Amino acid sequence: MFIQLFLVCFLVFAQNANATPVGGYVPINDKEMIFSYSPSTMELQRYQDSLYYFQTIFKGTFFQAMQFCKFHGMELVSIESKDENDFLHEALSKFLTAGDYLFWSSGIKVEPDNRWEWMGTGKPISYFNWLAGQPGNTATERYLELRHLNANREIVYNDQVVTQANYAICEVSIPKTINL
Ligand SMILES: [Ca+2]
Repeated sequence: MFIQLFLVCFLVFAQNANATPVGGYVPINDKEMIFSYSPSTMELQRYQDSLYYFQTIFKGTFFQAMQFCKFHGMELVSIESKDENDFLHEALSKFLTAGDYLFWSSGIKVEPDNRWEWMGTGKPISYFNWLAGQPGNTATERYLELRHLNANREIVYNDQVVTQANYAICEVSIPKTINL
């Protein structure tokens, strides 16, 4: 089914090559738009109904990382299970050269009760995989950093300050059409 969706997406995109994209959406006709990617040549990883982009070109603050993903019609990643964590670790291991890499996710700690939420989905974080000794729980460490460490076989979490300069993992659901 997903393959069919992709084919539809690409066929539609090809037919509308001259159409002007609007906020990540490309017009199909005067009633429908289909979600597309900018640029379409980005190398995306797939797990279930999500696509991911590993941004390792520059390091930025949490909000710079968020801005980068949104510019490309994506969100900062939300990891909703151990399986998704395992997939991302394996995909990153193939993508990266040896070393330790720090990425922003969409996780934030929200007032007033300091619950962790995924901004990418708006849902509470239900699966945590904290780095040993974390979270530090200081007043300013309210943003969820993902660490892909040489020594670990999974991605581990750290609560981090907003100004930390990190890479980013972006995520988007499989393309879908919307009715206008
Ligand atoms: Ca911390």
